[in-house]
Amino acid sequence: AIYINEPSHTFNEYLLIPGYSSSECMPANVSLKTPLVKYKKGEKPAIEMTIPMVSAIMQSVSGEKLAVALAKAGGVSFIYGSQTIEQEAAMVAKVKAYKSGFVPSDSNVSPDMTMADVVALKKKTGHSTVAVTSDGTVNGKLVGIVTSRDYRVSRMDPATPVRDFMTPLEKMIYAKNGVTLGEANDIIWDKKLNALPIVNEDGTLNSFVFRKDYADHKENPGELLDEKKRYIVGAGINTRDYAERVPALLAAGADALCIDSSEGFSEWQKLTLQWIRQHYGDSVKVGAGNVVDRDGFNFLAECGADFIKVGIGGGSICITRETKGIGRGQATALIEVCKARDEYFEKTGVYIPVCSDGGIVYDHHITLALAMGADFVMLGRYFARFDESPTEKVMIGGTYVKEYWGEGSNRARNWQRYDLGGDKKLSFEEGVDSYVPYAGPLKENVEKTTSKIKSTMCNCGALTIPELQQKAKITLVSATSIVEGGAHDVIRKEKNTTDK
Ligand code: MZP
Repeated sequence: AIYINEPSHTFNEYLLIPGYSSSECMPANVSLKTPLVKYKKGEKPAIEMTIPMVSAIMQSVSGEKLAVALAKAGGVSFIYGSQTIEQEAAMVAKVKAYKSGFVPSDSNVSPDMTMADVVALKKKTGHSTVAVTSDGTVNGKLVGIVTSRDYRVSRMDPATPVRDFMTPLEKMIYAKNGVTLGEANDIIWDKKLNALPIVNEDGTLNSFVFRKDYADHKENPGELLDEKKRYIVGAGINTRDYAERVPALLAAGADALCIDSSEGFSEWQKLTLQWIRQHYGDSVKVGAGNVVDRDGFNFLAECGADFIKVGIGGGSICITRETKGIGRGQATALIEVCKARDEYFEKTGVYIPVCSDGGIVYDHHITLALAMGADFVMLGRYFARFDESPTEKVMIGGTYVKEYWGEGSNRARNWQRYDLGGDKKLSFEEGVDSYVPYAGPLKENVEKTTSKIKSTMCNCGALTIPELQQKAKITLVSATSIVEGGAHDVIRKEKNTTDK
C-alpha cells in the first residue's frame, strides 16, 4: 500500500487571512465570472457563468424550475439523469422553452374538469391564467382560457364545470409562435388580457406571455419569442445508456452534459467520453468526475473532459465513506486537483475548469473553494432548500422543511451513479433521505451568498476569481479556534438556522 501520512482536511478547517484592500476593492467592482468548460490559452471559453455555482445532478435538486431560476441568477443547473431518457429530455426542453417573457404552459385543463380542480392547479403553479385544451394536455387543441376573474367567481360554486367559465376561443386573441414581445404586449393591453396564449401552427398550445413578463422585458420589445436568448441548462448522463441519452438531450437543447458518477477514475468514463468525441467532436461540452487526486484529474483530462468534478464522500447526504471506506477530505482533494489543473495548463495551454462538488455547508466554504482553485462549486443541500427545488415543502415540528435525498439512497435508486459493471441495481445504500430547512426563493438567497463571497474577496484584495486564487492567504485552524470562530460564551437570543 501507499501511505499518505498527511491527514485530509475539510473546508471548515481553513480560514482566509485578509490581504491589502485598495479603495477599488468594493463589492460592486467584483466580478464572479467563471468558465464552465475548457478553453485554450488566449481564447474565450464556449460557456461562461456570471456566478460560480451549479446545482447538483439530483432528483431532489435540479428540475426545470430550479434550472430556470438559477440560469436567471447566472449559474447552471444539471438536470438529473436518474429518470427515463424521455423525462430528462422533456425537462431540458422545458427549460429551453422558458424564454424570458415566455412561460411554458404546464397548466392545462380539459373543459370537463370542475373549477375546484382549476383553483387547485392555479395554487400549485402560481399561474393567473390556465389554458383549456381539448384533452387537458399541452398537445391538445387550444379551446379557451380561464382567467383570474373566473377563479374569483367560481369560489361561489366550485363544482361548476370549467366549460361554463372559460373564455371561448373565438373571443380570445391568440398569437402564433413567432410574434415579438412588442406585438404580444399590444394585444395584451388592447384586449385587457392578463396573459396571451401562444399557439403552434397546428393550433396546439405552446405557452403564455404574461403582462408582468412584458414589463420585465420592455428594454427589448423587439426580441423574437421561441428562438434566441434561451436559458443555459446542463444535463446529467451515465456510463451505460449514453448512446441513446446523449442524442436525446442534445436534441432537447442541452448546452452541457456531465457524467454523474460517485467515482470517475474509471474506464467507464473513458469509454463514455470517447463515444461523445467520436460522434460529436469537441462541439458537445461534457464534464466528468468525481475524482479526488492528481492521477484522477490527469486521467480525465487526457480522456477529453471539458470540466472535472472533485469530491468523494463529502456530500451532506452521503454515507460512502462510512459504507465503503473511500473518499478524501474535500479541501485537500480540491487543493491537489487544482494544482494538477494548473500544471496541465502550463504543459498544454488548455485550461480545464475544476468544480468542487459537495460538502459546502457555510457560504464562506464557497469562497474558500474558489480561493483553493475551484472555478465553480456544485451544490445539492444548498439549492434543495429553495422554493424552486422539485420537492414538497412540509411542516415538521413547527418548522418548514423541504425533502432532500441522496442519489445513492433507496429512494432515488440511481444505480448508474455507483455502477461498476455488475447487476443493474443498487446493491446497498450510499446516501440518506433527509429534510433541510426551507429557505425561501433562490434569487434572494443566491444574492445574499454572492454578496458574502464578494465581500470576502474584497478583504483579500481580489476583484476576480483568478485574482483571489493568486492572492489568497489560507491558514489551517485548530479545533479550538473553530469554536472561537462562532458566537461563544454568550446566551444567544435566537439563531437563524437557514442563514449560514
Ligand atoms: P451537498 O451539496 O448536499 O453537500 O452535496 C451534493 C453532492 O453530493 C452531489 O453533487 C453529489 O456529488 C453527491 N451525492 C449525491 N447523492 C449522493 C449519495 O446518495 C451523493 N451518496 O453523495
